[in-house]
Amino acid sequence: MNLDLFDDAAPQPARSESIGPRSVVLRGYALPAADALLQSLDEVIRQSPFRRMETPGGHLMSVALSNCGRLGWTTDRDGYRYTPVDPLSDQPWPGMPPAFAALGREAAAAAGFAGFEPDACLLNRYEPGARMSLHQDRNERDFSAPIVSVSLGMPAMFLFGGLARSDPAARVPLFHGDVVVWGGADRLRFHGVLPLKDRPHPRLGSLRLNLTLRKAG
Ligand code: MD3
Ligand code: FE
Repeated sequence: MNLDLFDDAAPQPARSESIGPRSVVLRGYALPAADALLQSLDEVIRQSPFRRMETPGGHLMSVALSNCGRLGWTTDRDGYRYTPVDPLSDQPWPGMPPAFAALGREAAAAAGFAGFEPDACLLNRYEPGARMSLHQDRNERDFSAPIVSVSLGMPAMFLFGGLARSDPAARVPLFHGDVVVWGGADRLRFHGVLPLKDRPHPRLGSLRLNLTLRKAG
């Protein structure tokens, strides 16, 4: 019996769905690279482990974070910012794995953003119940560069709002291997992730990992 149809590592044509004027979901785009991405991620996490960070308002984020690349995004009581050094180790963040940079560059080009060279990769780890409330990503220096996000593990419901917090938000389900590219007019749209349901993934169990490749500096 041929079970390839049910194997999420089997190559698929990347179906692409437009979710905004300059935003596209590339379904399954990262599946061929998933093993390499997860292996590189393990090495990053050995140097800079996932940790939950405090917001300026004093709340502990439900999502645990780490970073790789020249710059990493952090938050504490003093605010949100990018730093060249991991505050946990006082060492530079782990280097950007070539497999991360290549996927970011290729996905951005497939979405119409040629020449994207990420210098930062924020790693998010969601356990069941973890969520990300509506926010804008505005700590990067140059909003003309897109952001590329890679979803791995359990599915999540992504919220995609408008340029005002009160604008209605569309719901976009994201699955293992999906890649989303946001740029141009969509770069500053509010977005978030609904509390994660526990739908264990065959490879990653009760976890969702999200990589966002950015040009921060
Ligand atoms: C849309 N992460 O880390 S990825 C974040 O799934 C973040 O972990 C979510 O929002 C996650 O900041 C969503 C996608 C994402 C990243 C940046 C965006 C979506 C975006 C910037 C503008 C519009
Ligand atoms: Fe964000």
